[in-house]
Amino acid sequence: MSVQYKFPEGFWWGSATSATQMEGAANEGGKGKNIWDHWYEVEPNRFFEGVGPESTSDFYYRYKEDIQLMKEIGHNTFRLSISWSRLIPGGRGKVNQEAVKFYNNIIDELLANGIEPFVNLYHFDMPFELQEEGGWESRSVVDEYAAYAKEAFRLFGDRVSKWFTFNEPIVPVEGGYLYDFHYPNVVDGRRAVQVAYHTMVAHAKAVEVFRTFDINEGKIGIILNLTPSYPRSQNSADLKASRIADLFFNRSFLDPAVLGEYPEELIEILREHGQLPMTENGDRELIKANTADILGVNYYQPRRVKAKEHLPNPYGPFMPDWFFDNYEMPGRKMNPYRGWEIYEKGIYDIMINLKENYGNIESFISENGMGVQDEERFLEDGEIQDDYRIDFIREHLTWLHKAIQEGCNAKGYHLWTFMDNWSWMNAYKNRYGFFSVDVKTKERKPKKSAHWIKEVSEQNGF
Ligand code: BGP
Repeated sequence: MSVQYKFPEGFWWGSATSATQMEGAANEGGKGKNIWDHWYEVEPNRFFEGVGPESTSDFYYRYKEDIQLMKEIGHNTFRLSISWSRLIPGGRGKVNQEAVKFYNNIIDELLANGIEPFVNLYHFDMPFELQEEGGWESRSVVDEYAAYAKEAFRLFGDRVSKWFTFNEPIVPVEGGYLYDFHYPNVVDGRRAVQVAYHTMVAHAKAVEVFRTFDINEGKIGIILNLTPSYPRSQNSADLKASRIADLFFNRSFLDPAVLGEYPEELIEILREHGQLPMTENGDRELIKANTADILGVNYYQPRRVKAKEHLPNPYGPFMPDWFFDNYEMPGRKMNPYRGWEIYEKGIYDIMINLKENYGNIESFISENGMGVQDEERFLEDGEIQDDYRIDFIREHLTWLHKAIQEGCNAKGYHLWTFMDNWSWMNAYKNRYGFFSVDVKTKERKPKKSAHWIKEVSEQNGF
């Protein structure tokens, strides 16, 4: 087969996942409780079909088999996250030696199979005890996080050289403090701003700590879900609404993480509405001095925006939604099995933006994928025929390839996700994997896309 779209040599092919979503063994191996374990205990009905995070895909017990499968389909990289509450139960203090052993085993097994581990420190999973002390609203939790990061660099930095401080830090802000889909289910823009700000300070502190270690060719960065904001029209009200959505949902992390400072316009909006967060002396310098070496970009869907049609309730809590409405663009292409828009060119627009406005920072697609409900309906001859997923990946890769041709500094592509996994409130509703997982038996089976990606990774293109 001839290769039309060839990727640069050494391109990172792989997939991404997170501790809570794949490890299972939530109450084993000395792991402490995190907010997901707690929330499930108190409100199991908020989870799709009442399924909680206790067992997920059981990677904790099956990692060897899974790493063989990764190797089989041509992965040269794989992203996992460390569970803070597994490594340091309770979030502070003593390290759990069983966890050290577990993560050492995974890292060693990946390396022995020619797969470079990309390690993320925080994927939505605050230790419950620290949440009780205020979670990201509390400044002392920021210091606990930096101490946890230091432990992780010390324990695993001799073998791991790609580190990430956070996955999608805006999501716990949206879920936990604006729109009620993560614990602690607060709806309050003021508190959301504080949480976002402290997360950014925590990021900068972890980067600062990282740089005191001598990690061979080590790089540290952050993973952001960038949702390019497209206005309904070019009229000034729509343009402004779209710009503000971009400030809140992309630039509130992208600018400080990469450029070392918050956008002036964002600060102005917060100031005007009396919503500036509490800061400490030295924060500004800390953020300025500790920008990311590398950026992971999660891209699922764009945001379509129009000017506000109805004025917000002036007595309600401050919300980003005061400034724009979401817009259901007629004729947009939808993923019929998940309800998200599919707009492949978004990936190109993000990359060009990084090139033009963010110093062409080294980046990669750290998540992209197609969730499908009831995917068993595509089962034929014992295998899920996920041609829709192959098309989805191919079309996104085509745009990524074009961006690279135009000089963008994109180094890889990770699918969300390696195997179907448990996903927060959605539990097992949407399936994303190259491999299916039987929820009861935990048996893994390749889907058609697994064979396809193997070929793509081996040829370094398609
Ligand atoms: C991203 C998260 C992942 C994963 C994915 C799919 O935002 O980083 O953790 O959950 O979304 O989400 P869902 O399963 O809700 O479709």
